[in-house]
Amino acid sequence: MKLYHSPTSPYVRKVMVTLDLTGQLGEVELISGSGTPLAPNDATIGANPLGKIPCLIGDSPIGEGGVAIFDSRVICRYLDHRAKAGLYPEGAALFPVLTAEALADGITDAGLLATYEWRLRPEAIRYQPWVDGQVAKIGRGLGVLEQTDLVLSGSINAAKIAAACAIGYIDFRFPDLGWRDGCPKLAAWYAEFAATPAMKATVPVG
Ligand SMILES: N[C@@H](CCC(=O)N[C@@H](CS)C(=O)NCC(=O)O)C(=O)O
Repeated sequence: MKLYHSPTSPYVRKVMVTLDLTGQLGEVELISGSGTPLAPNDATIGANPLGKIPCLIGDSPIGEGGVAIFDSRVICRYLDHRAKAGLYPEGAALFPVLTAEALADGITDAGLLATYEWRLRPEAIRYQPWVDGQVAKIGRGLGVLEQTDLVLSGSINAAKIAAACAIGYIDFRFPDLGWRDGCPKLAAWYAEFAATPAMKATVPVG
């Protein structure tokens, strides 16, 4: 398999952690795929018309002929299916995990949109209330994860991976947010999860 990758993307990190935890890390070749809407990456666009990473070029049976698989939620579910790892429960228990994964990814989305605002938008046309609205989403989302048992306890699942990568990204881009004060259980859970080898190997830098 081939993975369009960046060391700072929280969505790529979900995939890397999933590859590691499911014993598939050695089966993927990483291809540099970073880009932005203002400076798209041609190689990534060749695989994913949206120009977004992660994008996985799968293998048999899904990817025969090099079919691309995106976005991170689809890739993680594919990798779980491929390894029969059980990161997504069977039956009705699946839906709370998918919803918690979507919530965690939504926190990441809000962090990325706020980051793009100050990194990509010229200063003269930045709109602070819009950034504030994204930061408010992050705060509300973390507040709900603080109450989400399937993240805070129990066996590993896809929502835990997404939550950890979301928090890692928020800490990376918004180190002064102070979210731990209102979310002590989530902070304690994250401290433990962040110390695992799969997380330590993928800490964003840059
Ligand atoms: N929903 C997507 C989001 C992926 C995403 O936005 N990736 C960013 C990097 S962190 C990207 O490639 N941005 C480039 C662009 O928007 O053109 C996922 O879960 O994979």
